[in-house]
Amino acid sequence: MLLEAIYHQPKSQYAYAYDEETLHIRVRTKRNDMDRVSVVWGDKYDFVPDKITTTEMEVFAKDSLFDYYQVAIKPPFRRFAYAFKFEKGDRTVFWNEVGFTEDSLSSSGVGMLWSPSGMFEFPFLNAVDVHTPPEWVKNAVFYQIFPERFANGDPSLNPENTQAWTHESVPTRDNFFGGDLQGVIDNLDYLQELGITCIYFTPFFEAFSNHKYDTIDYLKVDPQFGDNKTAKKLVDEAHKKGIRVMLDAVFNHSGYYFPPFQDVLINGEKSRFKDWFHIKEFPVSTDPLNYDTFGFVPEMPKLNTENREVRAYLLKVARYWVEEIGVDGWRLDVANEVDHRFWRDFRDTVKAANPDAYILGEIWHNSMAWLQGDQFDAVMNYPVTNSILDFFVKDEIDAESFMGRLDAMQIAYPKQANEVAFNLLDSHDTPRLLHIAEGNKDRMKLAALFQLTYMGAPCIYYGDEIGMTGGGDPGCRKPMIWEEEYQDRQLFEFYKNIIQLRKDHPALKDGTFKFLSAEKDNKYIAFERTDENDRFIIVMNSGDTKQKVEINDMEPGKFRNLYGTGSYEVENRVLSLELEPLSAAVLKEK
Ligand code: ARE
Repeated sequence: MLLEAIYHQPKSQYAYAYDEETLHIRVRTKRNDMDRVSVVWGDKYDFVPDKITTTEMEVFAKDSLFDYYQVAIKPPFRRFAYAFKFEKGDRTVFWNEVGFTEDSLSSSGVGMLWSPSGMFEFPFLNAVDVHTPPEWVKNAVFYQIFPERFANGDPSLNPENTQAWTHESVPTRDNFFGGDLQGVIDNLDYLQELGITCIYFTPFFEAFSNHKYDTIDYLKVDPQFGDNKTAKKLVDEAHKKGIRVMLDAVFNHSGYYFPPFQDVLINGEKSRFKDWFHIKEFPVSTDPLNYDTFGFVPEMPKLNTENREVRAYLLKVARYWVEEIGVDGWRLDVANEVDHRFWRDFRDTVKAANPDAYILGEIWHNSMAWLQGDQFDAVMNYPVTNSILDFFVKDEIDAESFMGRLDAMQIAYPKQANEVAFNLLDSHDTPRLLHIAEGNKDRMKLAALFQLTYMGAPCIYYGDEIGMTGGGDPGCRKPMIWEEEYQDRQLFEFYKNIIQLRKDHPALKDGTFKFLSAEKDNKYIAFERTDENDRFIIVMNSGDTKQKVEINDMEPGKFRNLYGTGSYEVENRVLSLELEPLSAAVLKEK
């Protein structure tokens, strides 16, 4: 037993309330080290030997170094005092806040070690503190739209120098193509046919640039895109088709032409808005830059969200679009650079307007500090994005490290945050999926199939479904190709089918997830998704050669392939199948 490898932290992603009555307790051990791991628990106000329970834990995630055990427990009085019990061969070791011991509760003279004050503790499960993301997100399939580039429904709004919209149009940092909100309304049927249930819009508020991350007026649709009435119409029409709408909140910074910043430029220290930003000295200058900005971008002065007026203004904005226009969620730009206190107020405000609104932070790194129930429902899951790309698309990692990286995200957050994590494969900030795949559509399809059969909410970047290409910003922001002869209609059918597959089978959305095979140096994986009704075994070969796959220790069962043809049966506890290069089987138990 390697005690040094053992890790647990009370009141963290290792011990949290999953719902109003259930706690999840997790502990880390060295990989394949223990025969059995249990949690030994009781009530701190009644901590006597015959009222102590021992509950066995199960490995729910693993990587090359560690096993992660988890158990769900409903403590009758919502209080929970606990220790861990590790068993290997004939050795048993207990661990609590005091330390490790081989003395059990029934040994005499154990003193402090087995008193409630020595235990790890979850003091009380208060319902109001439970991280509770909206249920609908588990069933959602998102589609990301960059408004300037999706469709031009009202040419009368075209900005000056609008470029021609063709399949060959080349986006630059500052050209315009005339996309607008009417264009989206006109194409809701297209999205409905694809199976989309929520649109994520990058910003459409009045701003100077084509990407609109430099806001001038947060309460107004950019005139290039329509007006607030068009936005309302868009939300209403989308809702009628079962499609929700999420907007982009750019609250870390405003734009250079945001009137309060202009006032500071003009009036300097005398401006009544001087504390709305982080100005280091007056007069304000862009060269040298003497105020805080997003990155080093002078056009994006950082807002002082500690200022009461700024907070009140931004919270008014947050409320307005939810309450008056009816949007269903906010994606928060540069979310990790804005203070936590602001986000707590933001959550209270948005959830008061619509308890079902989805609050999604744009954070590319570990985000546990924002996922404890008082700030975001979930984050854009870039660590998962990168793992999927590295395994299926770039062919850079083996199955074991793919599993390790995905499972690391399972242990990184409470389960409910992973259930609604925003799983994207590309975006307006990254090269397109097909570009990364160097045009290899088989690799692209494997990545998308994994995305659509994994837990979390998948998001498709506009145009990926018809085979659009493009490198990093601005290459990934080409106008949507609408000429059918330049669309890959087979790819569209593929996306439509895998979205439908996910919709038809709840187990693929929020069933349990478990790797069955992910070995070192292998290029194939197998995983299981189950719920009370269904059991799926999904096997994917990201290698360039044909692969014979054997999954051992299987319960008896017969399976039908829903992603191809054929039936399979477990024989002598082994499920065998052969997979062509870059192919997959989605096996559903009959
Ligand atoms: C423009 C040009 C770029 C140029 C840049 C700097 O297009 O080519 O490099 O200016 O001059 C928006 C526009 C961009 C624009 C940018 C600045 O969409 O086109 O770039 O404004 O004017 C980090 C942040 C993350 C941020 C990314 C971009 O943490 O929040 O950088 N993403 C949001 C939006 C962007 C948006 C902004 C922020 C600004 O999604 O679209 O840009 O409002 C690593 C790091 C991450 C880093 C990530 C990407 O993984 O760990 O922290 O994200 O790379 O760089």
